[in-house]
Amino acid sequence: MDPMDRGIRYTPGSSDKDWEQADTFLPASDNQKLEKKRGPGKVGIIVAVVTLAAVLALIIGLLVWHFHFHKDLKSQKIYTGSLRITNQVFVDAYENSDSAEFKELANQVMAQLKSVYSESPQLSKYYVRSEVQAFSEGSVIAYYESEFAVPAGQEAAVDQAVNSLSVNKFRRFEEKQGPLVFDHIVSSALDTRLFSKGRTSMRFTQHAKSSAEKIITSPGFPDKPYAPDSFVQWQLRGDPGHVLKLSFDTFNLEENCSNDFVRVYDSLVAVDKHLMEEECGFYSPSNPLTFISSRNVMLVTLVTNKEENFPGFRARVTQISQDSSELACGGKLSGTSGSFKSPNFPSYYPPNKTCQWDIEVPDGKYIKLRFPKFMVSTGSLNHCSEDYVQIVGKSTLCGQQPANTMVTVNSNKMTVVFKSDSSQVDRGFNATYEVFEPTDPCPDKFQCDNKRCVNPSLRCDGWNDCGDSTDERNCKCDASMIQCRNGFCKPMFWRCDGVNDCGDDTDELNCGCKSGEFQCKNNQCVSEKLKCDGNRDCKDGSDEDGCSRDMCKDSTFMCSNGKCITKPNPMCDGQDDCGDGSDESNCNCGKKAYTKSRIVGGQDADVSEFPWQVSLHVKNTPHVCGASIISEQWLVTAAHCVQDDAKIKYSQPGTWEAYLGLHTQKEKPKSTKRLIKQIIPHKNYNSYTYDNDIALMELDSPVTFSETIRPICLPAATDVYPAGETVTISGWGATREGGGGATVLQKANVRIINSTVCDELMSGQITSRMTCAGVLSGGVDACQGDSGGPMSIFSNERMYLAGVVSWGDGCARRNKPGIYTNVPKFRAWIKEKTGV
Ligand code: 4AZ
Repeated sequence: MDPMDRGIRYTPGSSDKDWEQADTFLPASDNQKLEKKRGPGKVGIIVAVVTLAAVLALIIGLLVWHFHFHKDLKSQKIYTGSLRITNQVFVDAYENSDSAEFKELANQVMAQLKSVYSESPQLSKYYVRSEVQAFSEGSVIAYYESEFAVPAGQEAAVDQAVNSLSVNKFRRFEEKQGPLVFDHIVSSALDTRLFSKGRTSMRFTQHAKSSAEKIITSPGFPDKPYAPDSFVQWQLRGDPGHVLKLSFDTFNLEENCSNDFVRVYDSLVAVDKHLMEEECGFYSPSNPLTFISSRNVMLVTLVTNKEENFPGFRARVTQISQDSSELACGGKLSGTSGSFKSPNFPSYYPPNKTCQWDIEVPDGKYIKLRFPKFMVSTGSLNHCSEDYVQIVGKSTLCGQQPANTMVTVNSNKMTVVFKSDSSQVDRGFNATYEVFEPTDPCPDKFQCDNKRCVNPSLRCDGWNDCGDSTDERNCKCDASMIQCRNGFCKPMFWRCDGVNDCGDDTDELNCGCKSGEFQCKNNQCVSEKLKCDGNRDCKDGSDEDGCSRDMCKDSTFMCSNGKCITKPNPMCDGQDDCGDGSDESNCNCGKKAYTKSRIVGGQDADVSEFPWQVSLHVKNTPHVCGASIISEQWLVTAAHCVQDDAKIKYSQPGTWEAYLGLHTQKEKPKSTKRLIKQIIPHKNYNSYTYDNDIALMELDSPVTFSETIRPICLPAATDVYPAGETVTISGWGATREGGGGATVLQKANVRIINSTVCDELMSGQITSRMTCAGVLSGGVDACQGDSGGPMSIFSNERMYLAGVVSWGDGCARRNKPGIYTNVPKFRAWIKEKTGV
């Protein structure tokens, strides 16, 4: 989804090594002078005494530094943790850190922690203090932080010593260290960003009740953005026997999680081993963001840095009884088909959860299990030991699996176990099962080697529908397909296009044309019958060159009365050149100079067919993104085109130049160029979901409209595009997935796709600010480099900007439409920002 050609920058190469060879050496003659010196005189003695004094001063200085200042080089390390006290009973007063009961128990815990640390030589030396932050039920769980002052180089040893205290087995300290019996100590180093100097820190507590939900908001929400450089914690509690549910209804933070972030913990302290998830950026309300704890406590932290403060968040906190059906999972399943899902799907599953589903289908049948969505955290270890789904006796899955991952068992029984550990949760999975006949696993369908069943009509159609390409093996291809030697079929229009589509080069062999075919100037072969038919069948249009019917070819305008006007730019110049007024009518937005277009899957646009199409370049580099002219001084493009990356400041107006009225990229030097005065990306653009992917660019000076440069009409805010409507996409983007950009502006017609269908096809990633369009059988689509450009719709004799090219799953894949920013949704915003 990145715009093409991003990041092509000079990086210092091997020639830069030359600098290292530029050292200067002492001339050899200096050495000779030294050799000639003779024994010590008076001067020699003075030099020796001074040198000795200097050496002594240096040694004393070093000793003073070592014993006095060296301790300043110690770094502050804070460990947070929780421990269970098994011989105490929780009383309500422990919830209040000002109560005498809290203070008394906290003092005992701190004293006992100190003596635990004193047992370890590594820890006793560097221990500074401990503080108990909260207690919760069970019997009593204490949440604390301990501070150590650790000399440079000792950090790892201290980490290890603290970790070795983290035990899940019983530890009895009562005889030696005090009256409390601890078991289950968990602790880990606190992220240094949370206690950096100058950071304002705040702590809030809330106790959710069954009768009423509690609301937590980032400070200042909704009236002002959150404060810079702050660390805010919300300690959330529920009643015993309950878990907490946290549901964000607004979430709008800075995009970059290393600057501002929210963390949700399954604990009352920020201990990594109970970190459920870290979040930043923007979540739309249609993308539910809810978390469920494993016990009656939860901690939410917000950390912000100095720059860029965003609106923040608001979340509801409710408690759910541990026996509630909302948390139930697993059980016995039967019948010939059914479904199940992870708890809280499609939002985050709780930590420390185990579910087991026992599926039993009628005797003699086998079971096929399918996961439409599968996202199970692999945690830091990156393998299936933390959270996983186990199909007992068959396989274990974790991480992110492709949509519709299948597992089959040759038995009428299947056991599926889902397990989450104490940290790092994810959105989980949904699953469906169905029976199949042992003798006929894919009734009326083609069975792929990976056991998937696909429609027989998808076999040998050039697309990998099975996922393992087995539907494309050993094919007999029909006339519209290239028969590759390796048994694949590929669409005929990929023949002789310079790309090895078959994988064995068959499609690029014998590229001279057969009899009955016409060889285009670009070596493409098209049927002889298509020559001079008025359509540009060769990509370079050479099949229409020199044809007598092409009367207006070299003219710039064809009148409604058929007259060809050779005068440059006759349209809208105040003179009735045609005699029927057609060169002077409708001289405002959305008008093409002349229309010869037809429905095809990607072909050269006619000159001036899309006079609103703009090519955006990072100064002195090739085309990067498209844009559309909406007025003399404003362009619309995609917000993702103007996001900085590590190398290029795409968000800065000075980075860009806009080429207007361009047909082929080769004309760039003589086309109209403008610099950019201002860029306004939509403030709710989300770089993870591509929601609100729209931006405005103001040109440094207005353009004069002409036949080749004119604006596209903006749709009304109320416009909706029904599924099936034809729209036109245009751009200089890649002409195939992973391929290079086009030289001549390309156009293609695609159709609007129903949003519900599209959301299914795109795994739930479609918001109301997106419109889907494409050809579901594949082959026609926008691609890298088309981003920001127009999706134009023809209505009332004009073209309207229905969408902005935004993203997609690859390009032109079957059942993967292109996704466009829904421009009517932003009509008011465009008016507000530009006045247009
Ligand atoms: C892109 O990366 C891009 N197939 C644009 C559109 C599509 C895919 C990728 C849609 O700019």
